[in-house]
Amino acid sequence: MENDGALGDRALPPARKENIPMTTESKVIRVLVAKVGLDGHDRGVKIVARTLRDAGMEVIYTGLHRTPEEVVDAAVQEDVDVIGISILSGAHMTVFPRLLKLLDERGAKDIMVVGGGVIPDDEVIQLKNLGVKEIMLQDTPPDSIVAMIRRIVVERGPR
Ligand code: B12
Repeated sequence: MENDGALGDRALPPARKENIPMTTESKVIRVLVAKVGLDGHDRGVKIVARTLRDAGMEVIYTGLHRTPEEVVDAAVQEDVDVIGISILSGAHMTVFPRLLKLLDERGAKDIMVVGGGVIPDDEVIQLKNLGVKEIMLQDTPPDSIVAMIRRIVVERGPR
């Protein structure tokens, strides 16, 4: 048998047959998508959540006005692979460092943090240096977001 599991080829999810990594170790990728603080811009986050769900991932959307603590609590409880923050308020230099610190304190640094929205280019570089895995800004094609999440989960490997 050519595939790597005990199951026959028909049992594999479609993406796996095409050799596109949808899962790690047969586990569906889990993503918590969140809005933090007073930011009420929710068009982008809804597109991201729907796109990832349609791509076969398990997506939890927190809704608006969460605190970093609430996001990290939910991410740990839900055992997600990735936290995706959509932020257009300008508070990104406060929110992302706080999330990374809380994940560290909870011993949950294997949960990766990505972001998108409105963030100046120089601050994208600073945030990546702090540990934000990827940031994708306005006009990013939804397929690129799916591909990025799959790539970082595969690169991280099994937990
Ligand atoms: C529509 C809009 C609104 C709508 C929001 C409606 C809604 N329910 O979302 C309304 C009119 C309510 C509004 C209000 C305000 N707005 Co407004 N708004 C915009 C506008 C014009 C478009 C935003 C949008 O919907 N884009 C379409 C979506 C699909 O794109 P997106 O969110 O960027 O998402 C894409 C990517 O960023 C990425 N992405 C997004 N999230 C994530 C997450 C992850 C994990 C990943 C990987 C990728 C990703 O993928 C998406 C697809 O490509 C922007 C200008 C702009 N160019 O962005 C200003 C803008 C965001 N608003 C702005 C401001 C100032 C305000 C107000 C404060 C204005 C005021 N004084 O009242 C209020 C704040 C309201 C609030 N409570 O937060 C500023 C923010 C400035 C800043 N950050 O420094 C902007 C940038 C306008 C400007 N140039 O000044 N706004």
